[in-house]
Formats: sequence, structure tokens, C-alpha cells
Amino acid sequence: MITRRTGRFIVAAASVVVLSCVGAIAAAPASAATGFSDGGFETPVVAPNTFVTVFPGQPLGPWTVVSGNVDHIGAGFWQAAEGVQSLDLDGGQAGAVSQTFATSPLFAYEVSFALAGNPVALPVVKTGQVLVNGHVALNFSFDTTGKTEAHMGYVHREFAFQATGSTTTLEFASTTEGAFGPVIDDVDIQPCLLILCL
Ligand SMILES: [Ca+2]
Repeated sequence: MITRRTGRFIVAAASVVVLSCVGAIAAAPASAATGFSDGGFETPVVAPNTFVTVFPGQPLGPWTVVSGNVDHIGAGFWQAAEGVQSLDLDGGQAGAVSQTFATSPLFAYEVSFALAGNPVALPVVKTGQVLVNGHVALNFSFDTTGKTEAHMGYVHREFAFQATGSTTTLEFASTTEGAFGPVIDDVDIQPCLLILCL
């Protein structure tokens, strides 16, 4: 009986920690001094109603194509989650993009992003990963059943990581073979305060 009560107390305490963390996120400046930018893939501007397949070494704003290639989607081609442009992580094949930004060692950061999938062709379920400094931090999938270019059905995903150095590299990678991959937009990074009770 005592054990069960103790268990409930631990759960309640954990909830308080989570709420404190959320409060800290809300109060933090938008830029958070990380230098992270254009999580919405609004630069460079793509001609409306078209897309550009971007290969390693070609411009994609502050992002770098690190493997395969990706499709930078222009305004009106399909619904964006933020602004007017978005990114299909499959160009002609599975691709990956990364961005490196400033972090404070031992500080925690929350990554959030909008996720959908290219609804034009198979496979129905699109899969991919988010990597932090080359290590998989989150596997994701998106079912495009019933989704269209006008109604992409974006969902939001988030996770937290603890920085280990003065810079951190965040990478989004498709694991979907073919030319119709997961779609991302509205990537954001905010500092978080973690309170660890041992
Ligand atoms: Ca956008």
C-alpha cells in the first residue's frame, strides 16, 4: 500500500517537472540565441506551384543536403504547415538535410516539427528519422491515407535532447525508398530547463 502511494507521488512529481519545463519554454526568447533559422524552409524562394530537387552542395537556405536528394516545395504546390514552402525528404530518392547551430553543453533543448507525407504516390506510409549529432533521436512515420495536396494532415512531433558541445547538428533523414517521402515543415528549437530528482 505504501509502495503504491509512493508510486503515485512520483508520477505527480514528474508531472510538475514537465509543467515547469513547458513554462520555461514559453518564457524563452524565440531565437534562444542558438542561431537556428528557417525551420520552415522558406528560403530560397521556389517558383510557385513547382518544386526544386536539391542535391548535396546546392543551396537550401541554412540547411545542407547531406545524403540523397530532397524536393523543396514551392508555394501552392501543396499545403504548408508554416509559411508557404515545405520539404519532401525524398527527391528522386531518399534524402537527408541537416543544420548546425549553437548550443550550451549540458543544457536541454526541445525540437518540434510538423510532419506529413507526399500524398501523390506510394508508399502509403512514409518513414524517417531525426538524428542529433549523427545519433537517432526519433523515428517517425506518417500514414497518407485520405490525405491530399490541399489537406496534408500535418501532425506535430517533438523530442528533447541534451547538448554535449557548443554546437549541435540536427538532421532529418528519409527512410522511405522512392521519390515520394515524408514531408517536414515548421522545425523549431527551444531551450528547456530540466530538473532531475534522484
Ligand atoms: Ca514552411
